[in-house]
Amino acid sequence: MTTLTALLSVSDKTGIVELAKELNALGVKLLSTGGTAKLLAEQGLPVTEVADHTGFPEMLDGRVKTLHPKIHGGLLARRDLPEHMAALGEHGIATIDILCVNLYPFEATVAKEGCTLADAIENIDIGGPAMVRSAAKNWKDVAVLTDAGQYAKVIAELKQDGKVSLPTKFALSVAAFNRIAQYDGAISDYLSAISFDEAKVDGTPERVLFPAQSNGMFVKVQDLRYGENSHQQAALYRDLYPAPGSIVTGEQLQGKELSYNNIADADAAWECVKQFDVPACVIVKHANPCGVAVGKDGAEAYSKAFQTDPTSAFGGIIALNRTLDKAAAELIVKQFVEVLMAPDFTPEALEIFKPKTNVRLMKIALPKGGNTPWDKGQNAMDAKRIGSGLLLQTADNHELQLSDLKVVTKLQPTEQQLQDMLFAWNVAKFVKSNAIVFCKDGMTMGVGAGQMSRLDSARIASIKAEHAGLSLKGTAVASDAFFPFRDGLDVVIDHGASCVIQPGGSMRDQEVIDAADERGVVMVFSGVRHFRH
Ligand code: 93A
Repeated sequence: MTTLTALLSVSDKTGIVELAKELNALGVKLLSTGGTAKLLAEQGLPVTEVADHTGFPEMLDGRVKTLHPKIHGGLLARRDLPEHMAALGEHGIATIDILCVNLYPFEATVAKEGCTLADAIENIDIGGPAMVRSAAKNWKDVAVLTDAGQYAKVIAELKQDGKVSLPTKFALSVAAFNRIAQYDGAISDYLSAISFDEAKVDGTPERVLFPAQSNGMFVKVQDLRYGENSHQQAALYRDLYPAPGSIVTGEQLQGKELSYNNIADADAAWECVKQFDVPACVIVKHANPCGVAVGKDGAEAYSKAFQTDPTSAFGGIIALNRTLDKAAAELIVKQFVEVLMAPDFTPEALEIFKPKTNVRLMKIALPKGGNTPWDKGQNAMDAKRIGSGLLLQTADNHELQLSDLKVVTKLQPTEQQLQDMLFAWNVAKFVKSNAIVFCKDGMTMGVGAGQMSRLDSARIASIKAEHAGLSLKGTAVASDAFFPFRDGLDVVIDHGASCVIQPGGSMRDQEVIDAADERGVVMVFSGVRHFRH
């Protein structure tokens, strides 16, 4: 076997000594850049510094280390072309067969608070990506490693066959180009999202919300079996740096693989439940909450949420914002559930669900808390695909405070009514428009979702409560947008509503307020709308 040469140049040194030891034991010649070479030499490994190999010192504070024909010629020469091999011979260039590179930590650097533009620029790797591209282009002849997770397989193949197989080299090349695209995307995203200010050239730049250009840094999590329907293909991607408390940070503890619709519904349930400070439960079906409640503990919150609409809750997606304990598990296990989410599960609860092998249990940490959307586990931005385009907006993270409410009727709300209206409002925010939500005592009593007319949503919410055997007498109603006419209001009052929260802002607000006064109910304006399409 001809002697192979490997060039190792890594910023993240995890696993590199072990890799180098294995390569050395296999008789592979080691070439390396300054820091990496030093580490390997300290371990007693025979290693040649790139500078000695090229006869050219590292210069410009390391900005030029490997940018040399002896390196790129050795990586790019096609071994099957005699002219290429002759050119190498003519210039005294040796082939490089294995390249192991990971790049300057650009992404981690810019993620740090207070990162200056100068820090970011210094962490743009030039020589590393250049070598990775050379090796990945010449994939038939060079195995390119860009992730420590790849080391073991390459060593195993070398041990068994004395070479790395073509399929593996192709896969490594694809992974290498993916990594470079991701890296360049991170650089381009970062630079596009800062405003240039001459005074701050070396300082911490300000971020702009809507960059002129964005590559949208997403990282693939997994392929999904199919999309919304079985003839559609699908995959899950997450943000490069997902916020703690968001659905993509969840860990599946048991159950069947999550489907596209499971994930979409689980997200809707989780986003809704995590807004509550007290124990809460949200049951979602087809992207809408069909039961939401708060209680003294998870078990009580769940049983109240379930009562709203037991029919729809069948096969539902359930989220709790408290550790799932034995009492809650014993109740939930009685119903058919697709996905069950909680910040944690007690061993007893896990035991109860163990025989239900299809039920997907998801453990998701709650947001760490704070003032920024990221701290709250929320997206700052929201995106919607349209024909050949994309609509972007800041996310609907508005949180209503009691002090924002404006009472518009003669009748004033009681403390209990205020609490019920606020709860109804917080639920309506997560119901598809047009949304009408009846609530009482921290529990949804009827949910009307996704209708083209507010009147129909009001009717549906009332009918659903009737079917569930719930009395709407004395309930609070939230409407996600204003009542354009009094008709919708009349429907909810006919069914028992005693107070209504809505944004206000209609041309006919006065007609609607008069109707509320005439019928003796309380009405408050929130001043904000929560369309959700
Ligand atoms: O500054 S560079 O862009 N110029 C180069 O020529 C170069 N060659 C390798 N960065 C360069 N590298 C990077 O150095 C590698 O991608 C790797 O991240 C790092 C390893 O340096 P050291 O072995 O000195 O720790």
